[in-house]
Amino acid sequence: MFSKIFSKAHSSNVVHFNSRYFSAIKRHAHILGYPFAGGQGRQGPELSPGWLFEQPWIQPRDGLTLEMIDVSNPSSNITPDKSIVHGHRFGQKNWNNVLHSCQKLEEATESTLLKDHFPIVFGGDHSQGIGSINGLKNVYPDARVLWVDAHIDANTPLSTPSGNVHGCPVGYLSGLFPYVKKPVLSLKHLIYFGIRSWEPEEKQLVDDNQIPWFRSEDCLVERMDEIKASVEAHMFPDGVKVPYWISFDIDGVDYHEFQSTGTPESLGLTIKFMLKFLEVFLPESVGMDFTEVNFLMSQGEQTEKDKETIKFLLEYIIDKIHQQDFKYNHSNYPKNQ
Ligand SMILES: [Mn+2]
Repeated sequence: MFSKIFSKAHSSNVVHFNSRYFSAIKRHAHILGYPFAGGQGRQGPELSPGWLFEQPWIQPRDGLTLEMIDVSNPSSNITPDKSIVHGHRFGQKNWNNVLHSCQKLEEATESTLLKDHFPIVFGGDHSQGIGSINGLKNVYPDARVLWVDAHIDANTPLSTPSGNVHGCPVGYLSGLFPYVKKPVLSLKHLIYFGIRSWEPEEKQLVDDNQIPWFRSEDCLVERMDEIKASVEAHMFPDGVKVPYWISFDIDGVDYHEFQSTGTPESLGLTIKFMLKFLEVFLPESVGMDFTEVNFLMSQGEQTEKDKETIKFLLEYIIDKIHQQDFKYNHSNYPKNQ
């Protein structure tokens, strides 16, 4: 398809390319603010998108737009939920709110991708993955998911000790526990980075399904070529590449480098590694989650330092999206794969 368009442009000496098929078009980042905290028990994650949207450095401009999702009961993170299933240890707190809000996020993610824009879903807690990745899969059913996190996030109402849905998105997306949506994520199409805290059932799941996971100590900038090669060998065994989605929980980063998050853990990824990771995988991704930022979890100078880190990371991400060649967009993506 490309060669046909380019040969036509050459023969007439006039560049009449259809921008849909032009592989070096400047990409457009669309930030979806998801001010939702009901997937966990702390106040704070619901405030982060509002903070972000007020920052002078993130204001809409050429190639960047912002949209706030209208979630239900953003701060109702301690509401008892009548949908808890009896017989399970705790069930799922706020399930109705989670599901209702994720439905809106799913629609917004899908429509962003259908416009060939790059959604950055800025939460909010990681229950958002249920909405964003369902939206992703409506457009790119075969997309692979890179899950950057301290946690496996594959609990179900049967295994979660807390009942917090932010520890369960992979469990729902992959069909470990039934809910109103069909399973969309094959465990063969998932790789973890930085995990170091889990329930026994989750670790069993990772082992039984041989889901690759990169420990923080192996996530070194100088090993990135090796990491990329093994990601590709696992994700694309037949040699045909398809797009990634990056689900980035900031608690994947080491506590010593970032503290404004609800469940900080030491022995995590470095910011330096994350920059390399984003440089390597963003060009082949169609969108991402950026979750679990909670500035109420830190104080004073640390909060200011963490705000600078978010600014640095987001500006880096937006730059990388804008610099890259347009490897995947909905309009030129082969259908019926
Ligand atoms: Mn998470």
